[in-house]
Amino acid sequence: MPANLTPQYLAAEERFKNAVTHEEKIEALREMQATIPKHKGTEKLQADLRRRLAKLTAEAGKKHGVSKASAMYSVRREGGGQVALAGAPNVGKSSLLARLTHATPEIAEYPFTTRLPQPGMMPFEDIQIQLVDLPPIAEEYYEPWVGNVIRSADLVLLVVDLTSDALLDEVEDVLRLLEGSRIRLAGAGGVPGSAAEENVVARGTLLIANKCDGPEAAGNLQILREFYHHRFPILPVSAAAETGLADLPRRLFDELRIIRVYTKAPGKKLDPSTPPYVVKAGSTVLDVARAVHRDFERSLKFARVCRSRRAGRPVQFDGQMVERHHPLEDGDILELHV
Ligand SMILES: Nc1nc2c(ncn2[C@@H]2O[C@H](COP(=O)(O)OP(=O)(O)OP(=O)(O)O)[C@@H](O)[C@H]2O)c(=O)[nH]1
Ligand SMILES: [Mg+2]
Repeated sequence: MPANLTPQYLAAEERFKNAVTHEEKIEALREMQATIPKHKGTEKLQADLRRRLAKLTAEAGKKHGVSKASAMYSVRREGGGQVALAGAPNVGKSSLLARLTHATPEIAEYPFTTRLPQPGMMPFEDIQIQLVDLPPIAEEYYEPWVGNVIRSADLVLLVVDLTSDALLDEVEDVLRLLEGSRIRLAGAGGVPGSAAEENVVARGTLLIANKCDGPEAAGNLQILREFYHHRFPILPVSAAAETGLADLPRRLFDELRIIRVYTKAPGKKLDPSTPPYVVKAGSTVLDVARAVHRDFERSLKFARVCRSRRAGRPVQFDGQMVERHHPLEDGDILELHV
C-alpha cells in the first residue's frame, strides 16, 4: 500500500535530516508523527518513528537532567484548585477539557495531538476549578515537564479509554513512567505507606474511564474495576455522549478538600456577588482573616460566624462570636471585627 506521505510530513522529515541538536530532532520527529497519514501502509513507519522518538527522548533526558522546558511549561494556578488531566495517547483528555470548560483544545482521532499544557476553568457553583490538559504519557513521548505539572497539581484525573484493546498496558505504562519521575498516583485518600518512601510524591487521583459509550466499554470497565478498584475511585464517563459529567465538578470540589468562606462587613448583609475565599478544609477563622488582609493576624479582635446557608441542617452558628482558631466549614459566612 502506498504511504501517500503529505507535504507537511516531507517538510518535517527534511527538518529532521538537517537537525543538529536533540531538541530539534525530537521536535521534527514529533511533527512527522503528527502529520504522517494514519493507515495500514504507514504502520511500520509509525512504529519506527515511535522507536526513534523514545531513544532520542531518553538520551536528551540523560544529557540535560531536568529539562529547561519545565519552567516554560508550568501552568499558573487560577481558581480554587488545579487538576491535571493525565493519560495515554488518544484517550480523550482534550475532549474532557472541552466538555468541562470553555477551552477549545485540538481534538483528533490520532494520538499525540496535544503538545503543550492547556488550562481551562471549570465552573462549580460560585467558584472555578482549573483543569490542565497535558500531552499524552507513553514510552516514546514522556517528557519530564509533564511530570512536573502533575506533581504540582492538587489532584490528578487519570483518563483511560474503555474502547482500547491495550487498556491495562496503557494504565500501567502511565503509572510506571510517573513512578520513574517519583510521582505515585494514589487513590484520592492517598496510598498507605507511599509517603514513607523518600522523595516520592503521592498525588490524589481519580480514574476517569472515558468512552463508556463505545464498543467493548462495559466489559473493559469490569476488567478495569477488577484491577484498580482498590487503588482508585473509578468514574465511567463519556466526553462524546456527555454521560457521567454532570456530577464531576462536585466530585472534584470534594476531592480537592477545599471550602468556600464568605466574608461580610460587620452589621451589613452578605453581598451575594462577592466571591468566596477558597481555603483548605480545616482552615480556621485566622487562616481566612490572613487571606483577607495581612494585618488581620495582629488586629483581629473577634469574629462572628453564620452557618445558616447550609440547606437541610439545623443552624449551628447564627452570628455567634467565635475565637480565632475556630474551624470553618464550606459555606460559612464570616464577619471579622478589628
Ligand atoms: N466514542 C468516544 N470517542 C471519544 C470520547 N472522547 C473522545 N473521543 C474521541 O477520541 C479521540 C481522541 O480524543 P482527544 O480528546 O484528542 O484525546 P487526547 O487524550 O487528548 O489525545 P492526545 O492529545 O493525543 O493524547 C477523538 O477522535 C475523540 O473524538 C468518548 O467519550 N467516546
Ligand atoms: Mg489531547
